[in-house]
Amino acid sequence: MEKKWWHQSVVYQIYPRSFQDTNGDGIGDLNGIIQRLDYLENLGIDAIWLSPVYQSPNDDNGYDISDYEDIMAEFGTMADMDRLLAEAEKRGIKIIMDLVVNHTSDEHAWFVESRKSKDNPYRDYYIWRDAVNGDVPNGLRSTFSGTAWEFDEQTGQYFLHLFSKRQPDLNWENETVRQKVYEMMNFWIDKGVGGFRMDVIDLIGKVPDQEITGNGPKLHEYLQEMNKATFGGKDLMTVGETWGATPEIAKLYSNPERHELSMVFQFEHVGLDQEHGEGKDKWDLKPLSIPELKKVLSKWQVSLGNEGWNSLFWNNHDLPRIVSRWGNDTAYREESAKLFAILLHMMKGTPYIYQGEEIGMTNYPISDIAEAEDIETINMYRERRSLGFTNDELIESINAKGRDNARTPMQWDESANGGFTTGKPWLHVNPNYKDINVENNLADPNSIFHTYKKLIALRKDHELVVWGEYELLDDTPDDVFAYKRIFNGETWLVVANISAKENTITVPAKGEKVIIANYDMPEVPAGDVTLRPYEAFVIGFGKQ
Ligand code: TEU
Ligand code: CA
Repeated sequence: MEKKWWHQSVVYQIYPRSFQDTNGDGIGDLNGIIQRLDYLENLGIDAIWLSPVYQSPNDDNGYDISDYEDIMAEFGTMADMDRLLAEAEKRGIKIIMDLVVNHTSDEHAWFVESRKSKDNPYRDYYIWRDAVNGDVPNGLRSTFSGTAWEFDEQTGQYFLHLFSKRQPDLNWENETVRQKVYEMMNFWIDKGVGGFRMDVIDLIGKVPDQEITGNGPKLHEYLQEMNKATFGGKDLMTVGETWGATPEIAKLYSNPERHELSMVFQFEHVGLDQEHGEGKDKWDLKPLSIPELKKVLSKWQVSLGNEGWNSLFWNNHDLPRIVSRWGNDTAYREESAKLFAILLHMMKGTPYIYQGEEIGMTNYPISDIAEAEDIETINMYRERRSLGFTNDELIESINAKGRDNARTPMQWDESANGGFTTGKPWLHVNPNYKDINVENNLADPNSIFHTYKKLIALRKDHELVVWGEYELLDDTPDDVFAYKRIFNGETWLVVANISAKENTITVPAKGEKVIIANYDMPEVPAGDVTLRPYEAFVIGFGKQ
């Protein structure tokens, strides 16, 4: 495979609203990101995936865009954006823009026109249908609860929205829509961005009348067309958000010979702690099985081969915090946060760190639905209450899975509001900011931050981490996730005990050295090794 910069990179995701406020309005802003670039340079990341900063009425915190070529007033101005690009470049950091083109905001000029009349030139930019027997056109549902069809009085037709009713779906079958999107992408490419993260890109090939949403028949045709019209031939990174991807599907997107995307986010492991089946979704909780986690992640590690590339992540702005979700955020917070870092960053693929993950930030439990900000959470609560679910069971689901968990403000130091704002934060700050913050992580050489920093440096210094073969050790106890990376006569053994209980494994030979560990490890472990709670380490064998 031709080597590209993004094969060897680590990406850091910023959710701007919650990162750093500089003007006291309680909302993070572009100047706040600029102010923290030195921190990110110190961590060692290569690129920032910036969640949307475009003009938006914020029905879904920026994922509802009303102008793709302007900046949300709360975040700053286009001049601030240009400065962010320049300041990041000075530090060798690329900016990956969030491309949200499955839908726009209902306040986008295209939709404002589209809804005016059936013969408006913009009508066909969106997906309009007549009622069927006086009701919605068909059974398509919105990810944010309820039907995906909204009736518009003005013209007496329904429009499609796979997310909120203020996020009408664009009609990708319309050639003009596609050209407008490509023009907009080129506007940002000309500004010098490093690439795009493509929001729910697997939905753009939908066939609404057949109730096909993900992986539609023309999806890959559109992506090849987009590649040619925009980033193809330029040294940019692209990552598609694809909830429905299997390894075979991931290859369709990311096989370099097909000229589509660099890589995709697959979500198979993300669904392991939920019930599946008719009417079930992420809110229907089920405990994680570690053997299944090993199976799924190992499958993805080995099956792409040279026909694709993995994205590695535990967290993003839609998911609960990993240390609270599958780790232990009380007695073993530090150990388990470091364990998940080591486990993921030693795998093959491009790792993504979500803001605050590098200091072990935790979920924020609520006790009342009035504390929720997120539209997905609020709509789900309303719908399920009317279906007879109890308040208590829904609050439990929200605390386990709600998106606000990831969105509480970044915890910088022990000053008021964790140093995020001098004003009133838009969303509650986790009160544990006095213990969990960047300042004390920087001061402690054994902190979670320093584990991440070291892992990033290891990837830079060792081709094995980037290119080595992956091999799961399958004769370990259920809760022990152990694998090898093999490259040019060198082998690294990665061991992670995902449990608060001890487990024993056998390390057959004596390695040369401990590469990284989350407990003190003066000797290189060999023979029968008792693993402590959430212990993780990497041992190097062969030439170092
Ligand atoms: O997410 C797609 C998506 O399907 C999520 O809403 C997901 O189902 C849910 O949050 C799982 O927890 C993308 C963005 O990442 C998300 O923030 C947006 O709300 C959504 O698209 C619409 O743009
Ligand atoms: Ca602000």
